[in-house]
Amino acid sequence: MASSSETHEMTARTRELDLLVVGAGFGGIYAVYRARQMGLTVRAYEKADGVGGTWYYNRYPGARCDVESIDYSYDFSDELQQEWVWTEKYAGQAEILAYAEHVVDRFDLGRDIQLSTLITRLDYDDDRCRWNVETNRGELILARWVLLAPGLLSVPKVPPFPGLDAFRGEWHQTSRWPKEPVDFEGKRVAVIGTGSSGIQTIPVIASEAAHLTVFQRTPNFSIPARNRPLTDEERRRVKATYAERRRYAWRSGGGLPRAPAFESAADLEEDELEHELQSRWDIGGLDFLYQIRDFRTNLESNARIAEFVRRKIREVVDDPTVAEMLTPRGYPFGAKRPCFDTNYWATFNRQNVELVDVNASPIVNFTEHGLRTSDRECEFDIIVFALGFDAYTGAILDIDIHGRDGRSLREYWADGARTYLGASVAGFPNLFLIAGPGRPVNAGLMHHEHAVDWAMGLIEHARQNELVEVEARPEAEDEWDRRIEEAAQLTVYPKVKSWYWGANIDGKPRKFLVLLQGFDVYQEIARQEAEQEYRGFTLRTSANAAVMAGT
Ligand code: N01
Repeated sequence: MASSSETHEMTARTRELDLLVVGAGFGGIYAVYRARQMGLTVRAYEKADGVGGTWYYNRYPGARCDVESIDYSYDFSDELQQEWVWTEKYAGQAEILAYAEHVVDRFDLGRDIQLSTLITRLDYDDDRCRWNVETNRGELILARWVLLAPGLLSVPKVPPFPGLDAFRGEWHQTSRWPKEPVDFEGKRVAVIGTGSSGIQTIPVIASEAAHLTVFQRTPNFSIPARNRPLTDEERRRVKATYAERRRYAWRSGGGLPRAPAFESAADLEEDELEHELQSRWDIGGLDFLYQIRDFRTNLESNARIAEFVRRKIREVVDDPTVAEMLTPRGYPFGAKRPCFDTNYWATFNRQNVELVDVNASPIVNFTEHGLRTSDRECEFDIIVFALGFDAYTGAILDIDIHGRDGRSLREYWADGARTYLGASVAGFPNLFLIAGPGRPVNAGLMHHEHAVDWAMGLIEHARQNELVEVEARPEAEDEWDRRIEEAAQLTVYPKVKSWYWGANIDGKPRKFLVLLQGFDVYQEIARQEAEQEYRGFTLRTSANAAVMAGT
């Protein structure tokens, strides 16, 4: 690797910034707002030709957020939350994208966001304590601070099936959906994958296509979303009490204004539990998920909830063989992220829908006209892949990042991602991660706001104390790693392969990527870290002089 300071000479195409932001999804947008507020020179670089991140790319039919729209929105501006009008309980992709675009316009952030630009490489210049950043357009940016916000679910899993090139029909990935509508009318369609994306899109495609074949590998637990329009009265009530609602969310474990009704399913008699579960099932969505506190830690509680959901599948699906194929077994409810659907199970009662279990009939290869499984040849006009993402680390490692002494992040994370607080990596000074590995489960925009605010707090601390470098300590990372692992082992999450472990991507190291201690706990740890003057970091006033005691 060439030394960054040698190769990166100033040219007409060189720009200098206080803060460079990678990505203009909800994290990046807010980072631009905050940095500007602090008087930093800032620019966000976004590879897409529009802002919105996840909501720019995931335009598939049926794409909808499963956090209520009134909570899946920024808290930083009361004017914004008072002005914006959400039309549905769970907003669809188009409305959320329109919201992201509105925020950018309303706060005039667009002039500091550069679209259609991929950040390809970051090199830390040890001597000048700054990052040298390259784009795919041949630009060079010199930045004191870098904030990575490229998305935690933004790199699609590549379809691993042989022969895809031979297929002469159309194929699409849910997470790279074209802007022009895909016409399913009269078409023979396949959907491969039954995670949250597949489960949302299958009912919509089934209602348009001539025939739909769903290829399922693992049946999923799903809860009816029961989406509906919001009434004027609901909107008025929320707006009158937004501040209180947000305060509650900030103090909660999930980052949402919800508290479980019961500590444990074991506290309820059979008929009481049935009544409670049914009443929340009727409301749908997160209300069902957040009913019993210990469902992620107590296998007995979990089993009772799982059985309730399994029974619901049998009640809805007419054909008992299909119902059994759709029934999740052998792993606990919530160990994979539960899905939220609109008419998912009922879709399998339609005459034009067929379910194929790829464990019994594995996909062998694609052909000119469709695909071949171990026992049949199927013809399709359109194939939709809903295969998931290289979560948490995929988008970060897509950038060739070299820290102190040229250390490569790809090599440093070869056995799994390591961070301190999910915010910083040892050997990579002045670099912040916003929604990467090592943070609590992300339930939306307040998580991004917290991550950005905390990073900005450290930048402000550096400014006030004339620090040129802040860098996580390796011992702090070790401790954080242990915390993540121990917290995961107390839950049901390790009992199934999932993207929380990197287990959905061949060759990815198996390491738990999320802190399962709640947003409230995380905030308290992060607050103490700042209060104790960032003792998990080495702080330097010049490239060689650490100012922290003991360094
Ligand atoms: O991806 P997934 P997703 N052959 O990884 C299957 C968020 N999200 O995009 O389970 C056959 O969950 C795979 O099977 P298996 C949300 O956090 C939110 O659906 O690995 N099948 C699985 O069925 C969510 O959790 C919203 O056995 C293969 C599917 O593909 C996350 O994004 C909406 C296969 C992938 O499911 C990811 O969801 C959408 C193969 N080779 C997404 N490889 C909302 O807010 C994979 N699969 C509502």
